[in-house]
Amino acid sequence: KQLSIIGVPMDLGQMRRGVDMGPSAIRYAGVVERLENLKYTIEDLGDIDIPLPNKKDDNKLDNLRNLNEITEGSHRLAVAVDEVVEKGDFPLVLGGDHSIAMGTLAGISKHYDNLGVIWYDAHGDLNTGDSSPSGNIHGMPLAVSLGIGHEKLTGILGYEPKIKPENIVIIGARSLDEGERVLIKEKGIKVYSMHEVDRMGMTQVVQESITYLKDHTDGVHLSLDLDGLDPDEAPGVGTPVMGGLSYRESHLAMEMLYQSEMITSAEFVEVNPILDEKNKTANMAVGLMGSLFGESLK
Ligand code: DIR
Ligand code: MN
Ligand code: MN
Ligand code: MN
Repeated sequence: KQLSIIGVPMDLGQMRRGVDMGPSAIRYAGVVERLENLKYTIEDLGDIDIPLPNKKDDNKLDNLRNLNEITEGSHRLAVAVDEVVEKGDFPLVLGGDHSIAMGTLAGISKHYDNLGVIWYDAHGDLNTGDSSPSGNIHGMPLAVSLGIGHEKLTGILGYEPKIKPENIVIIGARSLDEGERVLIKEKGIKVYSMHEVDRMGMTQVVQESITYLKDHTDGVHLSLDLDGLDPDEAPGVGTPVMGGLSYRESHLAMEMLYQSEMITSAEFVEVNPILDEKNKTANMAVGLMGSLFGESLK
């Protein structure tokens, strides 16, 4: 089976420049070499073309900064991901800010009846233009994928919703806005915040997540925001939140997901080499991918 890598140099979903260089930083950290000799053949499909921000437009209409450019970029990504899944290959998407998840999920979910999603993140990414304190679309992709938000975004590839609330598990949350908390309650979304990780340990969190999703999904996408990790260990992110998941917990989670054989697509996002220390965060991402795709000492 083939694993197809798609880079998405997207930085329009938030305010810190440099996250568009995430795919380069991850390639420089050796992603292709690291994943060779595991269970897939690797093909790097290169980067999606992302529009420049249009300064002439009112680019913050409806509290949605760069809406049109992000819609266009997401559509291009969705078409590319759709093609990979159509061929029966495994899509591995490299960000870029987390707004790209809207395009990734649009390309994947049409191939499944009940796509599951593991959202590994300090944040819920469940805002809309109405609830967002920032107007940054990278804080909205999970809501958009539920069909909640601006129709230009929810309608990417012409169908919605992409996912159902009962098919989502959020792991690592420690910064949720008011509107996001309301949505989590209302929709009954499963959240393992840092509180649960501390209390139960990562083993039980991942074990429960696997059991929960295996029951009613026919594929599972892993969307891993590097800010889910602790910023001491992954400093190259635009919105760091202290008290995050450790390197060890994250490797354990990836190894357990590998052993579960349930992950059918993945993306690693928010790597910003300009804010990083000697490419530490991209190296972290590549190490986690190694575990997710079956590296082992045995
Ligand atoms: C915040 C930050 N909740 C917002 N979100 C981030 O702007 O909506 N998501 N950083 O990854
Ligand atoms: Mn995120
Ligand atoms: Mn579907
Ligand atoms: Mn985040």
